Amino acid sequence: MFGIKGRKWTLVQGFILWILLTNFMLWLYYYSDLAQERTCPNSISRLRVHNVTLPFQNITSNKVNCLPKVNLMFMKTHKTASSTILNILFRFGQKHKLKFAFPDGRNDFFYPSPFVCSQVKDYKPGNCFNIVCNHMRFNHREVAKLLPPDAVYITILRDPVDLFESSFHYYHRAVPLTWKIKSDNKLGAFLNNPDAFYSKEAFNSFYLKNLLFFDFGFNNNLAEDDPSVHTAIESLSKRFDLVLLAEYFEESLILLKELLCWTMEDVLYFKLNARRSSSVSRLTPELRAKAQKWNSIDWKLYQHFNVTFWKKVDAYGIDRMKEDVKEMKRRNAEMHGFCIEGGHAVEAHNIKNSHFLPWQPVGESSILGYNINREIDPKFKTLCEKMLTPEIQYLADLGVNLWLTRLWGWLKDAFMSTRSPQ
Ligand SMILES: *[C@@H]1O[C@H](CO)[C@@H](O)[C@H](O)[C@H]1NC(C)=O
Ligand SMILES: *[C@@H]1O[C@H](CO)[C@@H](O)[C@H](O)[C@H]1NC(C)=O
Ligand SMILES: CC(=O)N[C@H]1CO[C@H](CO)[C@@H](O)[C@@H]1O
Repeated sequence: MFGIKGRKWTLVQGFILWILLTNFMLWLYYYSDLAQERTCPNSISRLRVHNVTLPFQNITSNKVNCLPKVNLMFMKTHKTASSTILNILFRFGQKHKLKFAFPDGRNDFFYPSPFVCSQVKDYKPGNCFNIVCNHMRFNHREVAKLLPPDAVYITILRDPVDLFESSFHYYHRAVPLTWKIKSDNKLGAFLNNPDAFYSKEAFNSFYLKNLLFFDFGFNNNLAEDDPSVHTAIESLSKRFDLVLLAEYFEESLILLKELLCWTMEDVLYFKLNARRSSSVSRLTPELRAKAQKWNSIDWKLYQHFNVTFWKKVDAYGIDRMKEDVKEMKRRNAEMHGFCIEGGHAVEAHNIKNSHFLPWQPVGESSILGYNINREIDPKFKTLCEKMLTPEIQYLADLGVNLWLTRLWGWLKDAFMSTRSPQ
């Protein structure tokens, strides 16, 4: 009898011990997972905020007691005016000595490979940054390791039809299947029979279908009504604090300035990386409809964020927005006058100083740039220079080594340039 009781007792003891142990292990696992997810404490960012708030204290803001936000993730999408946003972020980060997570050797994080922290220059686990903003294929789990949890996530979208036109223009030479299109109107030929020139397995094919969805890390070849499309859009909706729209660029920047508690000067801009208008294909309504259907996931994504965008504008105040956009346009025009020779953009071959010459697509030079005024009020000289510096040159100024990008640029110009229409 006693023996059996004793055996039962040790069984119970063993059971309790086992429960305690598994709980402890679970707790350890959970804790280490948390520690891994949250490598950057908010306190680090607060320290930085204190450091950078000093210059702001006199600047009037619409909100009482708002501190400028300095931790942010900008998901740089392709062909969406995102280079202009990048210039704004570079200027802000440089002015306030913020820490950027930059790529190494090139200007993107090994796009189109999904982002991982090890692509960050000199990255060691536990490193924390203020700003992540170079091209990447979005991967939230990895990005989150670099930033404090209070980081603001922003991105920019553009009407997928215009985005497709632009992406086709810029990248079709890099997608081998399009090489067999014989027509002069390659874009039209493609849209009239996309399946003949597109294969989801083909090299670089993502540039030609639902590029936005691909940039955000999802499968760009899903059917439009696939339930995971809806789930993906919902997850982006939760993840991003603000989604800008290229079509409403000023309104977007005003919302950004409000969200980040920055000043008007911080978000002034010159349109960078704009294309010569003669190189933009005018699509017939029929082809536009085809482009929309071909990029139906991106269209769904855009529709979703177009709605949330206008809700934000409503909340901001329609009249207040109108006033602020007017003021921003006025200040931008003023900066054009101060900084830019002739006050407008010029063709690449007319840019005198190569520091201001933007990167050109393979086989042509259709991207416009600016000449800086010879005589600038010293008060504005630095701001003018920074506002006019294209992405690649600005990255170099910020200390990024770009040997791969430069090598590619040299090969491109040496072997692939056709004489550009002058
Ligand atoms: C900042 O504000 C203080 C007092 O509020 C004022 O004395 C000072 O002149 C202001 N500085 C600037 C640059 O406006
Ligand atoms: C975006 O929303 C605005 C306001 O509701 C609407 O006027 C516009 O047509 C929409 N754009 C697209 C491309 O759906
Ligand atoms: C520029 C500046 O104010 N730097 C300060 C940032 O904060 C640290 C720690 O509080 C100071 O040591 C720096 O002087």
